[in-house]
Amino acid sequence: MKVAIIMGSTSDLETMSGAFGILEDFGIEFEKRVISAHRTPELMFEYTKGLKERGFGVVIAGAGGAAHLAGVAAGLTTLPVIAVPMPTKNLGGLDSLLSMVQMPTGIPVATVAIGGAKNAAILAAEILALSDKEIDGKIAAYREASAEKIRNTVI
Ligand code: RP5
Repeated sequence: MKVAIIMGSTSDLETMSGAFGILEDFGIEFEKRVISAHRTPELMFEYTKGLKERGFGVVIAGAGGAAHLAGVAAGLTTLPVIAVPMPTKNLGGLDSLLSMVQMPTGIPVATVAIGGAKNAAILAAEILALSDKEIDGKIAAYREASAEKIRNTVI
């Protein structure tokens, strides 16, 4: 299954690019799109509604400010949605974080740290790994490599 990465603006691209390398390393196919819940609501509806039948298993949504992108996506699909709060100039990303993490009961969004696109990708991989042994093995190897780095660190 594939991962859909959506972001509210091209200004989110640099932060969201943290997810690309991780998914590539795990051999997971992904699609990236700029879609805004408030600037292109019709596109948001059309794109998100079509994800399941196009073979996507997880959605990663990055947005900033009054960040409703992930919540709207979660309302439009029953695929798991992972939110990446963008760092922002005025409030340091706390605005994005609270907008994403405080979803009302019934429509969950899994929110990672401010700017946490890499973790969003790892979490997406873990979800797909539930039904894909190959991805599961790659995540285990990734974990082992990061543990090995710590074990080999001499200070
Ligand atoms: C949000 O507004 C986007 O996700 C972005 O983080 C923020 C600012 O967008 P731009 O003004 O840079 O297009 O919708």
